[in-house]
Amino acid sequence: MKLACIAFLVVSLVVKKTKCGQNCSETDEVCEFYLELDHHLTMMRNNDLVFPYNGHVYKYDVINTSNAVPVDINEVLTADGFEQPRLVAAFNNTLPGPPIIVYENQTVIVHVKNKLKSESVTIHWHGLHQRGTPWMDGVPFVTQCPILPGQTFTYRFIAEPKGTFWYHSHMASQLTMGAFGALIVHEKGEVNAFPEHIMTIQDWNHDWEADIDYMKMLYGVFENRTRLNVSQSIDGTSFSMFMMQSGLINGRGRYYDHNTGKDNGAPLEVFQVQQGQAYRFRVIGSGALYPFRISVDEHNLTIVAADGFDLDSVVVESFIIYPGERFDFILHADKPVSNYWIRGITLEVGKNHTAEAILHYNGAPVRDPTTSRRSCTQDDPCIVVNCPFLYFPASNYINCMTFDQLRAKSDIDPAPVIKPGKFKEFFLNFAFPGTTSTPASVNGLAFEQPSVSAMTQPQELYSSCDRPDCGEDKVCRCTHSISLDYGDIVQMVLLNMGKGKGWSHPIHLHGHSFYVLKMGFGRYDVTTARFMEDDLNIDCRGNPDRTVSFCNNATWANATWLGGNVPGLELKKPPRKDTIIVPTGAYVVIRIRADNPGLWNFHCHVDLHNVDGMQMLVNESFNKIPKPPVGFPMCWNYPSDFRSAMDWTTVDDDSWSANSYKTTIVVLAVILSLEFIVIVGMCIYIRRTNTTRSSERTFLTFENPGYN
Ligand SMILES: [Cu+2]
Repeated sequence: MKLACIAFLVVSLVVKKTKCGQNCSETDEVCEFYLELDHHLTMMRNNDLVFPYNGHVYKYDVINTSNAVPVDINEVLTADGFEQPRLVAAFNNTLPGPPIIVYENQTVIVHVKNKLKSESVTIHWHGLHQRGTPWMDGVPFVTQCPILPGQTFTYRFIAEPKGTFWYHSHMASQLTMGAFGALIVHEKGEVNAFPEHIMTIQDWNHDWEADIDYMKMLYGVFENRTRLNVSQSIDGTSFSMFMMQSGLINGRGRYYDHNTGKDNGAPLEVFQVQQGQAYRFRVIGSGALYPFRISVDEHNLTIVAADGFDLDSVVVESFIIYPGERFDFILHADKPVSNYWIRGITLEVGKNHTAEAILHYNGAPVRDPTTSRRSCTQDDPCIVVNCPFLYFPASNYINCMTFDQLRAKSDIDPAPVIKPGKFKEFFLNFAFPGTTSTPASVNGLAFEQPSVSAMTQPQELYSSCDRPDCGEDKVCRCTHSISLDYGDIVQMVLLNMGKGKGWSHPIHLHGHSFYVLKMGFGRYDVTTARFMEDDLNIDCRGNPDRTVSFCNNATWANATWLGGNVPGLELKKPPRKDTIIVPTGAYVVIRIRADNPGLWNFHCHVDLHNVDGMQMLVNESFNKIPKPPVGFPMCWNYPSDFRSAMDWTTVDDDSWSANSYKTTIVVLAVILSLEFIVIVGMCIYIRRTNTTRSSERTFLTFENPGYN
C-alpha cells in the first residue's frame, strides 16, 4: 500500500496542493485529489501470496519465520489475513481508501477514475450537504449518470459542515468490497485541538463479493447441506442471512477459526499514543450490515460528536455504531505505558465476532496486549451510548443510553420552529412488509431506480407510485418520492413497525443533518431484554392486527400529536445527525428546514437493504435546484418498446437488385449533399444547445408521472 501511496503522491504532485491522504493547508482555497478505483486481491504482495503469523505476514514459501524477514504490511491488503485471496474494489490500492482531509469551506476537487473492468461507480460524500451542488452528491441515476469502466469524472464541492465524514461508492453494494475512505473537514482557526486518529470499523466476509452478498441475503446461506439461521440480536430481533467472518479496523483484523477459537495472527491496526496526552478518535461505521460496540480496555471514552456535530460530552464504557454513523471520542492516555485492546464486538447472540486493534503507548514493547475487557457490575454498571434497544439483559449490568438522550453541545442551534402553513409531516415506515414477497421498502414502496439521472433528466422518468397495486397493506415497486417546498419545516416520523419489522435500520438522509427530537421505543422484557411489541403511540391503520398490518399509512394514535404537538420533543438542544438507527418497533421524530434544493436520497445504510428497495427520494423545491455545470454528463435510456422506436423494415431484395447503376450514383450524390447540409446544421445547433440547455433546465419541474 505504501508503494501505491507514493505513486499517488507522485501523480498528485502534478497538481499543486495535493498530498497523499494528508491535510490540505488551512490557507488553501482549493484542494485537489485523485482517486482510482480498481480491483485487487487481499494477502498478495505483487505476484506473491503471503501468510499471517504472529502479527506479521510472510512470503508464501517461507518455511522458518524465526529467521525470515516479514513483508512490509503496507504493501499488502491484509484484511482479516485469510489466506485465500479475496477480491476487493479499493481506491488507490489501499483498504480503506486514502483519507481526504480538508478545512471547512474549502473547494474540494476529486478526480475519480474507474479502472474496474465491468462495473460502474459513483462516489457519495457522506454527510456533506452539497449546498448549491446537489448534482455532486454521487447517487447513481439520481444525481448523476454512473462513471463507466475507463471513464473519469470530476467532483467539485464545498467542504461543509465541519466534522467526521466519509466517502464511499454509492453503486449497489460496492462499498462492501472496500470502496470507501475517511473525509475529515476541520474547523478553520481551531486552537488546542487534540491530536487525532481515524478509525473505520466494518464487518468482513471473505467468502463472497457484493452481488453474492445480496443474492445470499435473499435466498439463504447453506453450509454442509444445512440452511443457516438468520443471526439474532440481543433483543431477540434479527440481523441477516448475510454472514460476517471477521471485523476490520482500518482494513485490518484477524480471522478466528470457529472450531478452535484461535485467531490467525494477522497484523492489526496500531494506534500510537503518548502517555499524558489526550486524543480525538474519529470513528466511522463503514460496514455492510453489523453494528459494533466499541470499547478500549481500561479506558473510558468521552463522546464529543456524532455525524460531525458536537454533543454535550458523555463519559461511557462503550458506544454502538452502525454502518453510516460516525462518533468522535476523546481518549485520555493516562494509564501505565503498555498495550491495550481496542474492541468492537457485534450485538449478535451466540457469536464471538470482534474487530480488534491495538492502543500502543509509546515506549511499550511491540506485542499484542494482554489486557481484559472491563467487567460491568451491579455496583459499577457500564454505560453504552446509542443502543438500538432499551436494555441489555439485567444480568449484564449494562445501562443503555439511546441517542435521543444526548444533547447538542450548545443551544445556539435549536430545532426549526413550526410556521403556520409551512409545516409538513411524513410517516415513513422502513420495513419488509408483504406476504409472498417481502421487499425492503418505505411504506411498502420498494424503490425502483430510475434509468437515467433523475435530477438532471426528470422528463425521462416513468415509474409512478400512484397505481392500484401500491397502497395500504400492499407492496409494489416504484420510484418513490416526497415533495417539499422551499422554506417548509418538515417533520418526519421514521418507523420500523408492523408486519415488516424485525431488523433495525440505520437510515441516512442526503443533503441535510436533521434534528433528532425524540425516539419512541417498543415494549421490552426488562429482565431478558427481549423485544415484546411496537410502541403503541403509532397507529399503523390498515389491518387492525398490527402484526399483520404493513403499517404503510401510519399516523399518531393520539390525533392531538399531529401538527408538531408531540409531547417530549427536545426543541432546545436537539442533537443533529445524518444517519440514525430506527430500532425494531420504534419511531424516531426528526426535523429539517427545506432550505437546500436538491433531489436527496433517503435510505437504509445497510447496502443490502438499500439495493433491495429500502430507499426513496426527497424532492426538495425542484424548481430551485441550481443548474449543473455546462457539459455535465447525461445518460440515455433504451426505449422501452424498441420495436416501435426503431424502423425495423428491411430492404426488399428484388427492388434493391433492380436499382440501376445510374440511380445509385444520383442517390449517392444527393445523400452526400444532404449530409453536408445536415453536418453544418448540427454544428450550429450543438453550439446553440450547449449554451442554452442548462438555462432551460430551471424551467423543468418534477411534476411528471414518475413522482407522487
Ligand atoms: Cu436496513
